[in-house]
Amino acid sequence: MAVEKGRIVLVGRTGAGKSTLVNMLVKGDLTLPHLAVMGNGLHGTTKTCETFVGRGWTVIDTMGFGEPDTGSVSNTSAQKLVIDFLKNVKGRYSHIIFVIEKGRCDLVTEIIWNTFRQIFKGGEKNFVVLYTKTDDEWFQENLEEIKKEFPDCKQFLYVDFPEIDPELEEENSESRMSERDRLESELTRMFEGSWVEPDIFRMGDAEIEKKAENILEYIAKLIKKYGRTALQNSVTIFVAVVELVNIFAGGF
Ligand SMILES: Nc1nc2c(ncn2[C@@H]2O[C@H](COP(=O)(O)OP(=O)(O)OP(=O)(O)O)[C@@H](O)[C@H]2O)c(=O)[nH]1
Ligand SMILES: [Mg+2]
Repeated sequence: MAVEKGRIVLVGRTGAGKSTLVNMLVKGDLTLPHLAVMGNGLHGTTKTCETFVGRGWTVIDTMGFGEPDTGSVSNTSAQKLVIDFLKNVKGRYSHIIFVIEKGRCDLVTEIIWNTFRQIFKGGEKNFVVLYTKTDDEWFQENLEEIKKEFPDCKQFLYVDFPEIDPELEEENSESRMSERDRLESELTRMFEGSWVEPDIFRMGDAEIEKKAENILEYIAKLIKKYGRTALQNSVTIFVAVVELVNIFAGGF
């Protein structure tokens, strides 16, 4: 059995590259069949939280936030969605990772980041912001700016795991492997042996339900603060935002 390297939860916007990270860490490459289904980045691909174990890692993949769902969501199903999510991500972690695609730092990302902070309150010490689809040059150039965007996070990483393209595979497969090894050694170096238990870890069902309610209220408040511009991107965090605003904040 492989030595235990860590237990990671991945959260972020649709298409950020969470399931790609699962495949690289748990399976080790992007050859078919994938362990975690990867999408085209436009619509939510991963629909539920799922745990993958392999190569020493345990990784919890979650559904992407931020793209619209079809249909409307009732008050009870909004609650249920968040309650289920919290129950699924409730755990002890070596790394709590916010996955973000390079250049996608906008209002929607900000709302999702703030929601992430609420969900994993108490686990801040092991927060990591991980940029995907980028390289060292971009990362170094933007690091100061990035640190300002995420003031309560102390650890930042980047990776580039391009999907399989038969014409570029000779070069890409090698660079993917070295990216994977670099990522793994940085992850290992970061929080060796220091795991965290976010507040939700100890919560029973009743407390989780209360927390879900608080999170929905919090999101509704943020949306209200940011106003309609956020909505123009058809924002959905957990559920249709319009619904949320109506449910908790009495509309615009
Ligand atoms: N070039 C490049 N492409 C990437 C990288 N990570 C992911 N992609 C591509 O981005 C798209 C979306 O990747 P996924 O891993 O499915 O993203 P996700 O975050 O799991 O998306 P949801 O399940 O919808 O939340 C796919 O086409 C991936 O091949 C990366 O580091 N570099
Ligand atoms: Mg996914």
